[in-house]
Amino acid sequence: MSILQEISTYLQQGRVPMVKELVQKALEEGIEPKTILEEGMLQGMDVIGGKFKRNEVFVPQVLIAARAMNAGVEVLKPHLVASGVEPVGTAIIGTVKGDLHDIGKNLVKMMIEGKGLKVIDLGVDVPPEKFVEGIIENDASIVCCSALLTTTMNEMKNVVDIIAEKGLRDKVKIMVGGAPITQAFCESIGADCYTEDAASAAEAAYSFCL
Ligand code: B1M
Repeated sequence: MSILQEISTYLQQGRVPMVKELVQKALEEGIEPKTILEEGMLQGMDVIGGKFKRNEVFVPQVLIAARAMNAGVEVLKPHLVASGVEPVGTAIIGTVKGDLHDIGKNLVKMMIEGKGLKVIDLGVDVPPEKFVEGIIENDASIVCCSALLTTTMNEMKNVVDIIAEKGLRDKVKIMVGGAPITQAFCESIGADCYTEDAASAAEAAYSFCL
């Protein structure tokens, strides 16, 4: 098995020390940081993302794989910057006002980061104005809103409306998701994209950056 395949395999298993050690070893062997990221780590996250979508693995496995991904990224980060690999885009993410559920939002964040985007996490209970501030401060081109309650999902319309009011609507793609959200709801509030799960959200966010 090649070292890149090993990185992918250990990442899928969430083996933090092994991933860190192998990423370091791969660097010492002279493998390009971008190759380690794309053909080792992101490949591993893609496998986990696919399994998660097909219900072959569940939240805990995704969380431990994401933790291993983050640990590997930490080793790689200085080298990626040095070799000029920039994030493919910037997204902001938050759970909407009145809603404190953050497990799904955190998963979406990690999966999007796994696709090479920079993600600014605004947290939970985020009022619409904070999304606007987030776009401006971070020059973000993607806005991700999560909601888990039927009583808070309508806050997403307020986010879409205030972004339009502030003249930023053409600058950003607005993505929505969470258990009560549907494609029809997404269209009814004028958002750009609904996805059912974190892996699909990451794929959609990445495609907006191409
Ligand atoms: Co709450 N809760 N909760 N809760 N809670 C639900 C959502 C509920 C369905 C439980 C139930 O009654 N069966 C219900 C909502 C009913 C409704 O509105 N229809 C409910 C309720 C009522 C409440 C309270 C009002 C309870 C009360 O106090 N009376 C209260 C509200 C607090 C508030 O937010 N203001 C409350 C509180 C809580 C806890 C704090 C105890 C805790 C949250 C802890 C935390 O998040 N840190 C909690 C939990 C854990 C749940 C359940 C059990 C699990 C939610 C979860 O994390 N799922 C939930 C019941 C359930 O879902 N079985 C429930 C796992 C997570 C990975 O899934 O978040 O759906 P999910 O994310 C998925 C997708 O939806 C998608 O990707 C993720 C992964 O694939 N996704 C996106 C999410 N965001 C996305 C964004 C995207 C794209 C995809 O693009 C931007």
